Amino acid sequence: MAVFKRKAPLGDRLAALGEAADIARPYLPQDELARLERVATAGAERRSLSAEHTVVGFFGATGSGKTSLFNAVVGEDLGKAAARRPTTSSPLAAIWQPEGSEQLLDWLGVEDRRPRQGEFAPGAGPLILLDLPDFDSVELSNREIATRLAGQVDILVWVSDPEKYADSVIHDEFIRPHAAHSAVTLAVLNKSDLLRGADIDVVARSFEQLLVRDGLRGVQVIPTSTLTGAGVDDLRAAITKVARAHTAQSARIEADIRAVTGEYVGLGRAGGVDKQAKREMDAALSQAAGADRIAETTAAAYRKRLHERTGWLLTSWVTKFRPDPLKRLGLREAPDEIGVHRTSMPELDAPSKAVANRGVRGYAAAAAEGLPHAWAAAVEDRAEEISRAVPAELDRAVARTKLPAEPSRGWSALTVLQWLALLAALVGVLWYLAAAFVPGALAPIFGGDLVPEVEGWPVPTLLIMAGLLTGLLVGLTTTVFGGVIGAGVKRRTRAAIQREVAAASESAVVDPLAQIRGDYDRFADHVAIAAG
Ligand SMILES: Nc1nc2c(ncn2[C@@H]2O[C@H](COP(=O)(O)OP(=O)(O)OP(=O)(O)O)[C@@H](O)[C@H]2O)c(=O)[nH]1
Ligand SMILES: [Mg+2]
Repeated sequence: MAVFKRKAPLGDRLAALGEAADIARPYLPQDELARLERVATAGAERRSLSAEHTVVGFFGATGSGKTSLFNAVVGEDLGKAAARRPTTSSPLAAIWQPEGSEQLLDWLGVEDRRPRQGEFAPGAGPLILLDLPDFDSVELSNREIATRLAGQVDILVWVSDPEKYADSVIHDEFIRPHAAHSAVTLAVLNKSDLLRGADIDVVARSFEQLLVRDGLRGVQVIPTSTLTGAGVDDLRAAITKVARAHTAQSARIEADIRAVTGEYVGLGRAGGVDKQAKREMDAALSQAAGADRIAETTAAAYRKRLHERTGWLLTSWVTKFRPDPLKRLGLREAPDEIGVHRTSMPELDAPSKAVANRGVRGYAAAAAEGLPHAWAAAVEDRAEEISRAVPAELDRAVARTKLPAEPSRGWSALTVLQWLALLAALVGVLWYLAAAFVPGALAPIFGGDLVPEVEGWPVPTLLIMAGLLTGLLVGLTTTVFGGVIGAGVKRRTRAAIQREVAAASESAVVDPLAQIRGDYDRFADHVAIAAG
């Protein structure tokens, strides 16, 4: 079963367009934003004003005969047509069935209002016909009035003549921006009396071709002459036909929406960023943070401490005089719980900074993927800013990492054993010394045999040997263990730093860039609603 998506009501579409503009404010160039806002505002305003009246405006180059044509359609010389240019400098309105049109005319900014008797044409409904200043005027205010009203009227009538109909400036600057408005556009080739009969059609077709090139499809060119009156009835009939449908007002607004949303529609949402990109960035950032060196140093600190505690006491005391590798690196091993402290490590060196920058930039490229230019540029700018803060973020991430340099308490049993072993050896030595120099002191304990033997071995010798051997063996064993466990410490430290770095990059890089992507997606959603 086919699913038909219904268009939202026009009011909702305009509201969605306004919201899209709000979302896009930090991203889109000023003029593009202004276009969106203008359509959203003008559409909503027009809808709040008289829906009965159809507003028709005559637009064209100076001297094309807008005023003469206006007078001809009205049937009375209301406006001043003249050979001196430009002539019309403020809008003039002929109003059929004027009741309820005041606010609409206020909004249009038309002061000169001429109410007419009766209907414009049977079935056309209330109608306002506007004679306007030239839109290619040397007078800036004329241009402004014509341009503003081109954005406000319901039906646009382009009035040209055999001399100017192909003028590229007129097409490029004035007609093409209204390419979406075919349904509410009429075109007039005035001064047709200047052409020979057979040429009128040729020039009219040529004008039509140019309009098609502008993007206006199905717009018929009506040849007129205010001198002979030819074609004036055709023009009146064409206006009546559009007005009679009573859809010009909303068709115009829809055309405006199409015109400003056209370039965004169909681009689709950006969605999430490729997961691999984050992994690659984190690998680069961990490298830049010195994860390997810190892991190696933590393992070295672990080995040193284990040796201090469980190593052979005759040699291990020497290690105590060597500085702790972690302290030498400027690292505190207790994690910074609040997450604001810095380590005392020196700032990242230039190569590390370059690695970190490359990591962030690589991620930013992935985060910009699928975004239109303005948003992609915003991602790039933000990434640039983030890059500057990254060295400090990495340092804080390292400060937050718990470094497992401390051997577990279980090892202290071996510390006791080492001391006992040393004590045994010491007792053996003292025994011999006492036997040699103060035998009287031993006599009360051992009687005649001051140095008893076991299996032919003197006991003090056994004590000395056992003490020394035990110490040496325990020392050797824990050195081997220290090496194995140290490798684990290194692995765990590296993983812990990677975890902290990944968390830091999530909040410092991923989140802010995701916000831009999210903004774009919301923009795309609203544009899609507006476009219908
Ligand atoms: N031959 C000929 N001349 C015309 C025709 N319509 C207007 N004119 C003349 O063209 C000149 C300009 O006419 P306007 O009606 O003032 O032209 P406009 O477009 O209102 O000019 P602006 O108000 O300056 O923008 C006048 O001298 C008119 O007499 C026509 O159909 N044929
Ligand atoms: Mg005029």
